[in-house]
Amino acid sequence: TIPTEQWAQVVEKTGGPCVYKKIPVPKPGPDEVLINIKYSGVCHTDLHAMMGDWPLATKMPLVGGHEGAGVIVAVGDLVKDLKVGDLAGIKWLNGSCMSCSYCRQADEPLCGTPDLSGYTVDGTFQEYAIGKAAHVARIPQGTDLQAVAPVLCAGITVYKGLKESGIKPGQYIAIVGAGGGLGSLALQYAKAMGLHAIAIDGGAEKKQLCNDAGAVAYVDFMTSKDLVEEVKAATPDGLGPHAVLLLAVTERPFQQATQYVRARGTVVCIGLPANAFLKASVFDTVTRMINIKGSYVGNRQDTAEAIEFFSRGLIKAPFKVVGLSQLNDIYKLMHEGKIAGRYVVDTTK
Ligand code: 8ID
Ligand code: ZN
Ligand code: ZN
Repeated sequence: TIPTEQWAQVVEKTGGPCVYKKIPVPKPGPDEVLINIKYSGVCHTDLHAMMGDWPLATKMPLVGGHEGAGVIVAVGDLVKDLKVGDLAGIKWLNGSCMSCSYCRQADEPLCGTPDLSGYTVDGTFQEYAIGKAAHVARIPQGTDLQAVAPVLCAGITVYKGLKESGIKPGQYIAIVGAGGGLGSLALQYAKAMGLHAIAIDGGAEKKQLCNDAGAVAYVDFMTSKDLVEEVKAATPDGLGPHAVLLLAVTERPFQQATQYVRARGTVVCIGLPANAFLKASVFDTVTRMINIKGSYVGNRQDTAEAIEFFSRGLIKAPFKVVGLSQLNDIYKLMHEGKIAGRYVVDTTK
């Protein structure tokens, strides 16, 4: 039986903090499902949302979270391909119009009227959350829900970013922010896709994580004397990586990447630091034929593929599980850049 009340972490004003309290359990509409969220990953986007970092308003009050894995407990009348008891996940793109030119071509992250979990609609930092059936991630029975939770945003996003970079097996990818949540997943997908990863992050704990994940080199942005030269030197011919995934939450690395990427290489912007701008030499961008682009989550097919890599045992990123009630503590560590890998919250605690 579905309770009428549940525990949730609620942002009551921009700037935070979250308030752990009881709120009503929502009811799904005809094209929606209600998911008993067991575990939810904590993405840096959730902190950006609480702090009002971006030029896009959130709903308020707001239940954050968009890496929620759980069990379907109710389905709307129009939902035919999901049933009570199925495992499912709620990701950032909770819903889209399905009829604009982007949606028609499965570019639904670009839809002009999206429902964004934990941003424009309530997300997964609650025991029961609503997902639009069309967009809910299908998770195979028997899946470890703690471990799959970070795949639902971090995994999908970096998998899509790697595809958008156009990189091929055997080539070198620089992963900036490699020891963080998206970065630790990116190292796993890169390895599974036959890429050589150059990890860039700060400190010994993140170095350990990156080395354990099989990175061919670790460049420490906090201590490196010449980061651009060090990254280039990590490729056998010294010409630099074929592509760069920018996952950091500060502006500086966005200015550096075009300097160390190989000629004809691609810089993919994914991290979303507040008030940040790209800056690159026009002369170098032209004469070295550099591509600079953005990549934003993934569509339903990317979601299915990212989960399939996980289900095949290829994605083993480190994570720590704590109670949902501890969310403010996680945000503090995240703000300080002290989290290696991902935190996952257990909604029952
Ligand atoms: O679809 C998208 N584009 C998308 C999807 C999901 C998340 C974008 N994001 C965005 C988030 O909103 C956030 O801005 O990606 C960014 C990274 O999210 P995250 O991985 O959840 O954050 P984290 O765990 O805090 O990791 C960030 C890492 O960057 C490192 C930190 O040490 C940390 O490990 N870092 C920083 I800050 N500055 C760095 C630098 N100069 C750096 N690493 C290398 N060089
Ligand atoms: Zn996210
Ligand atoms: Zn649309």
